[in-house]
Amino acid sequence: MSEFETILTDVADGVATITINRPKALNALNLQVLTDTTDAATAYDADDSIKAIIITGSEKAFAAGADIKEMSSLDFSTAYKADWFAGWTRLTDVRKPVITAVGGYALGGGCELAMMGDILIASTKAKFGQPEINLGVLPGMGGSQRLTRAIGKAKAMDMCLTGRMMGAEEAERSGLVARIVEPEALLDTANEIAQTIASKSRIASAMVKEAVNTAFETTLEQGLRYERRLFHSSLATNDQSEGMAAFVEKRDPNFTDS
Ligand code: CO8
Repeated sequence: MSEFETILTDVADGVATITINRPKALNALNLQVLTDTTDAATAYDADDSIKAIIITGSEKAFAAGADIKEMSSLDFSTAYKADWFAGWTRLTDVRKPVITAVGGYALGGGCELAMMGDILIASTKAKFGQPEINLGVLPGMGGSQRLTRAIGKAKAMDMCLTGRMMGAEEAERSGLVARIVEPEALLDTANEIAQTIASKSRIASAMVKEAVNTAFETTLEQGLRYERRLFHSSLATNDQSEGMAAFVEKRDPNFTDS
């Protein structure tokens, strides 16, 4: 993949890793990070050899928020006309599983970016927060919506109204984070999870992602029907025949993503 200004990219064994790389600004998310990250993720999504994507930052900061220096002179009409930061939906449109691996600060847009992934893992040193209130604004990349869905109204209100930070243990306890690991194990764990996913049928993992995400967007009845229909569809895949045959024959499945 071509060189990017604000991210590093790496591909190994079917897993693509995007590392946000603006160390001097604690990985603050300016428009270039948005463009680079979403361009890379979209390209990996279209690349048949990639089965899962990891997004990470540094040990000190996953991302300390949207770039306040870039935003400080932003006015209403510019932001509204350009639909500022709507471009991040290109990331949530990615159909392959996305793991966000958070070390250090994940604040404001950083917390919101971490929540755009499918599996959020964190180092014991991670700190999550929606401190926009301290700047006289509010979350604008999903913090009031995804955080509330993830940890419930009581804690989301606490975080967004006080701007306080939440450590990794509280984040795991609250349901924001899937797993916490020691800082030095963060990327290995992300890779292990990605490799586990990569060993499955890509069609099945895409369907899982679609089904779970639907739970956030519809009623239980409609979601259950949608899940059932997806399940019925999975019976039309070669990977279903292979997966079930492999179980019966007591061997590992050889999925072909077909
Ligand atoms: N934007 C720009 N620069 C930043 C940011 C940021 N969010 N965070 C840190 N930096 C810069 C600092 O300015 C500093 O640069 P310099 O050396 O040139 O002064 C450098 O990174 C290092 O930062 P600190 O010296 O502050 O490092 P500390 O270790 O002392 O503190 C903190 C670390 C606590 C993370 C601190 O930097 C901090 O509080 N950062 C701001 C956190 C914040 O408020 N984030 C929310 C931003 S608003 C947001 O995300 C809104 C998203 C929705 C937008 C939707 C638009 C439509």
